[in-house]
Amino acid sequence: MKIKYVLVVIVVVVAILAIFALTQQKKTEQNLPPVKYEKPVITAQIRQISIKNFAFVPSDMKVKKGDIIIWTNEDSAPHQISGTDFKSDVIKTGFTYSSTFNQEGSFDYICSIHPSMKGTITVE
Ligand SMILES: [Cu+2]
Repeated sequence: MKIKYVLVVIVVVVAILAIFALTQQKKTEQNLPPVKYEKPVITAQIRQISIKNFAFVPSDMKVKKGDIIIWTNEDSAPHQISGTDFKSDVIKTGFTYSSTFNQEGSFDYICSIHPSMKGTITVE
């Protein structure tokens, strides 16, 4: 009889503690500031320039800061892009070179194998 009574008391105490713990946890969760998830905004674009008939097509290109330019060699001859801040390896037929433009300004470049080939990238 006494053991039964002790058991009942223990069960009641444990139940009270469990309820107390659960309500405390709920309070803590409610006090946390809401978590804000912000989607990153990606505005960079990929721009393409062809190299054909010994010319950059288009030779003048306006891009926005952060844009990526991909040059593709569509000539049978190899070419090599050479600017002040960017320079490719020799680009064989069918191969590409890419560069990201993160600074505003006007950037002239040539083909270092055929220096009469000229182009300009204007970054706004
Ligand atoms: Cu060339």
